[in-house]
Amino acid sequence: MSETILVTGACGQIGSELVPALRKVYNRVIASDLKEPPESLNDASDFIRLDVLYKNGLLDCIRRFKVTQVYHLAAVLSATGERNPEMAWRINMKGLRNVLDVCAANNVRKLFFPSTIAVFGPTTPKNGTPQFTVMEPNTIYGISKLAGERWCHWYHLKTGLDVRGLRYPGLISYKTKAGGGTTDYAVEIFFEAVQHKKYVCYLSENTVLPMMYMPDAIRGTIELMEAPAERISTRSSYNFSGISFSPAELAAEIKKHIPEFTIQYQPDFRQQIADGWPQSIDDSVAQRDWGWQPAYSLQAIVVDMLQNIRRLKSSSA
Ligand code: AKB
Repeated sequence: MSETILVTGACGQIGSELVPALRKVYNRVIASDLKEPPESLNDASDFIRLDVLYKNGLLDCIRRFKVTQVYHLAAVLSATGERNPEMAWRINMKGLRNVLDVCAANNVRKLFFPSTIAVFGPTTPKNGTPQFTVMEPNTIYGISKLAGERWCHWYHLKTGLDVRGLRYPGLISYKTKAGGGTTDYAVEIFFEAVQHKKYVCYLSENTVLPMMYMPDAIRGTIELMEAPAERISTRSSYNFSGISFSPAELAAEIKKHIPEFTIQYQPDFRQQIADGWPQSIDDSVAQRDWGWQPAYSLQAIVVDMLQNIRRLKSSSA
């Protein structure tokens, strides 16, 4: 397909897997980040250093490479955001405004915005959280992403920019470790289970949260972006659901494969963040509009994660 795609924040958990997936579909995908690229992103030499807070750099890149689509992944997540609210607000808000402005003014055809279940808050219905509902987030991450959703909607209304977004749940992957989120335990637990057969969880055992396996998240993201524009009924972000489980349920599933595995619970400040989030998400609008269906169950995720982490461990030994 003749598109030139720019991905910001490409070295993060989503970008590290989305960039290779996009490179299978599109002829040119430029990965960008502030960080040094991992090997998986550097192979096509299409990597540039880019700070989304520096608008002229962004503008120069979009014009120079004639970028037609942007996936704007650069963001600060929930736990890091609570520790550094000022930085989270600046990167999540100013970064997005720069991207929206530059895309709208330079005929970028499509923009992807990653939102989150953190846009909901303690007053939102916790189970089967609907697409349209009460939204009173109580983290800086959630506040900035909710404001971001409204900016996306506003730019679409005012400029016609084809912006599309997803409210990601916690994402589970073995390729790149999560960083700075509240749902990160669901990644860490696998590495600890394989390596040390034990894990100390910073959330309490019955804290149920919406989660998704990365292959589902990557496929859903590309499916949303490829859907015909007339099928997209919401320009803020779609509810996007995989499965829901608690740390105790995940630990029990891991124990089926590693019987000696043990888990302890020592909730920290992230417990309060998790307590304000939904437990399960109703994504019927995404299903109806562009046919979203997740593929991975908890059992399938655990089998795939353990197999791949063991494979990585034995190949690096
Ligand atoms: C986080 O925990 O902050 C993220 C999210 C749910 O958006 N994984």
